[in-house]
Amino acid sequence: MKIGIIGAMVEEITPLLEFFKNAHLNIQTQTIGGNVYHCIHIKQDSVYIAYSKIGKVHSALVATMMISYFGCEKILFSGVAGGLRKDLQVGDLLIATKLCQHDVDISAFGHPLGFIPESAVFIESDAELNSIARSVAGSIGKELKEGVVASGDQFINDDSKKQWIIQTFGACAVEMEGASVAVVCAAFGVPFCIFRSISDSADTNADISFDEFLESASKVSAKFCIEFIKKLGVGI
Ligand code: 3QA
Repeated sequence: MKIGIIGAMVEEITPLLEFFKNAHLNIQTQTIGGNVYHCIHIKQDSVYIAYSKIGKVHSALVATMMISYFGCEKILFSGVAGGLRKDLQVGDLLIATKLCQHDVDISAFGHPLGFIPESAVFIESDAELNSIARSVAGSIGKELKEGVVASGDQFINDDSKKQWIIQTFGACAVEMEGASVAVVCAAFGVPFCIFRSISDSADTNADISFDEFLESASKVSAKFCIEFIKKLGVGI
């Protein structure tokens, strides 16, 4: 089985690479289109890890490469997010049940916000991978939240913008890559699962909180990601 793991920022994949280094597994790298892909071959399985750079365009590029160049059959995203719900505090972990693009607006033509013709406002993540995620959480005793994740090419640090995203899309978390990864995976029929740990609350304090908790929240998500691929049967 070939599994692709994407992060947006280098900090989000560093703990994953550390894990494989510490496990004394050989990591090969390949640079294509401005991204470095780390390839780890474990018996009959392969794990591909890359950070895309920030935003929907970069993450779509990497998801496309993971699937159509490297042949990944499952895509995981591991990283951090801004929490929009009171029960999503720094360090909490969530999976996206479905994803939308909060910055898509062709409402001038009567379309709903977030809607693109021949696409949909919400793209659902894979039910089977999500249920594996729940069982992983159960077995390591980590609480796993879930809900709608809204992606857009903006770092949200504004209370009214935050409220608008909650009201418009029913989102529980905000980030900048999940929905584009979802669009690519859905287009190719590749199952995907998006894990995010909370780094901030997308409010006026979000930039400070993000800087403080990027590293620790990335570790929470990465740790979960490792347990997840073990559950998928990767022999590490
Ligand atoms: C933020 C990162 C981007 O990849 C999306 C983090 C956490 N909190 C968020 C929020 N709004 C939107 N997204 C998020 N990731 C990029 S800006 C910081 C860049 O610093 C999720 C996320 N509130 C680079 C150093 O200058």
